[in-house]
Amino acid sequence: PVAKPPSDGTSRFQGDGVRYKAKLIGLDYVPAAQGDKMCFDSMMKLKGQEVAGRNQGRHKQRVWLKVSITGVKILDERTGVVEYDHERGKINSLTKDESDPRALSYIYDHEGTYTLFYIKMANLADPVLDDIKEVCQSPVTQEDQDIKVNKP
Ligand code: I3P
Repeated sequence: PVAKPPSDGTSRFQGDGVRYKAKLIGLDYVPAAQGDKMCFDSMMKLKGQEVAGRNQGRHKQRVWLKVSITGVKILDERTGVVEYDHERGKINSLTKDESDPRALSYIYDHEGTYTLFYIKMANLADPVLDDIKEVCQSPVTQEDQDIKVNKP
């Protein structure tokens, strides 16, 4: 069930939203927005690349994950630059990594091209999965509608 916002209309997802420390394991171009096996295979492939990278002394990029009413943003931890701005309506296949309690993935639909983002949280992934689910499921408000209409 979607949590009701407080009666003053504010929620912790307003404005900048909620920020989590994470690392980007990797991203992968996939053929569709959905498919359990496709997501699993993609995550395994990226995990393999992560291990190969580590064996060569490479580190995953450190990022901030920001979950807000507009969706999910991924920022470089050091520079604070927003590298990805994912609209909540285009986030698909949010997946818990059954092999790693700190990892999650989702597929972003950008004009019919699909990219799987595989992310490792500094802490447990469960609360983050819940937050992303809540934001993606929350009904579109009049304010959101206005924003959409006013977009060039
Ligand atoms: C590190 C260790 C960390 C890992 C880090 C590795 O290896 O596996 O758990 O961070 O990844 O380098 P080592 O123990 O040999 O130092 P995560 O748990 O966040 O994956 P990174 O180098 O990609 O940050």
